[in-house]
Amino acid sequence: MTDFASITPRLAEQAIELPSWAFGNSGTRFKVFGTPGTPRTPQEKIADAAQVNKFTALSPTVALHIPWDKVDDYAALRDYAQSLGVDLGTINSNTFQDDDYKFGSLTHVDPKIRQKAIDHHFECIDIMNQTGSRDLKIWLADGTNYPGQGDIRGRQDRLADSLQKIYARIGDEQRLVLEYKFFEPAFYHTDVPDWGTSYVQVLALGDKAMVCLDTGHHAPGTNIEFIVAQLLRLGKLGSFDFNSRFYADDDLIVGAADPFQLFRILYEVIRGGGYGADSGVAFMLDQCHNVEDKIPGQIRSVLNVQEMTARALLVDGEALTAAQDAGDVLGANGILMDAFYTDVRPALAEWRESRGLDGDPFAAYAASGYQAKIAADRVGGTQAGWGA
Ligand code: AOS
Ligand code: ZN
Ligand code: ZN
Repeated sequence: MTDFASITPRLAEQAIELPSWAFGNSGTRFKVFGTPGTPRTPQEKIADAAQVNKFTALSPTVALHIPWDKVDDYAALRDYAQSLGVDLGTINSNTFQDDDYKFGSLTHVDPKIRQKAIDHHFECIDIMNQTGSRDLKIWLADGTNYPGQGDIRGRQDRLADSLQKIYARIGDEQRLVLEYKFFEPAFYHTDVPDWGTSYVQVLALGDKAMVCLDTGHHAPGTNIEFIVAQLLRLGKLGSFDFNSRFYADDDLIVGAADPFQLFRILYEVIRGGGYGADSGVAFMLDQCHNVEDKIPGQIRSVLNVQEMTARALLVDGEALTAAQDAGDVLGANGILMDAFYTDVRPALAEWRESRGLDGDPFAAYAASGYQAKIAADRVGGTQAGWGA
């Protein structure tokens, strides 16, 4: 197996973008539990995200969701973020919370509603120009609930047309990433249900359009690492929304439900050249912390990604190829499993300390007093929720 010291330069390249909405209250359709200290403004969400980076040095950027994170002055918001040691990242559009979009947004039969959705994306691109963001991330709730409800082929054509108009405004240094999801909120058909649909749509747009893979957006049992390998082969894997799930789109802490799956995904990312600053593949989280504290929840998440990345980097690639080529089924499997079963936590703690960080970021945050401070300070106003 590769030794830990040799992988630290690669670990130092790791950057995992945090979603602003992870710091707001979220829940299910049954109940949203509020917590003391929950941010009330985009600035407070960014301040909380900066804490995650302060203790882990793993999360230098924060993704915004528009209009949830709407402000008057985005340049000032960026300055504020930078003053806390982070930067603004991906801009997420939102065409799923407006009555006009009941029957679709970019796919809607009514050209006026389609144009409204396109205009929202133009506004997002204007914001990206002020925040310096590279990626516009589009996830659509568009779909139908009953067979026959919509013309699924016509909707696909209208989607292509709408995306074309948005793409035409994407700047030279910017990208459009299209996220797929197999169901929810639509239950019969979704207009961008799978990587194949996202791929054909972005392929028709051009080089600055890529696929976003949310790990919670597949049918149970789907081999996600195969999709990763395929999209990397095709040069179209733009970004990840990392999370984990037991049943559907649960948005739980990444690596919580199935650490082995996360390891397998990260192994294929590294194997396919999708890891590191120059790879063009953005690592983001897309999670909601319904019952756990949000900042520790995000700290745990980025540490889980770091731990599984370290294990994946430890795989002895040469020995694995030799075993594969020799048809050594169990030998090859054993090489992969040796790396997966390696407990990298002590080595990572030591490495963090050598970089001036606390070896245990989770405990260091708990001891910092920040949680009590925000609980005391943030009284009055309305706590941000998923959607505000
Ligand atoms: C929705 O299921 C998607 O994962 C999107 O990425 C969405 O924009 C995000 O979850 C915030 O709601
Ligand atoms: Zn997502
Ligand atoms: Zn999702």
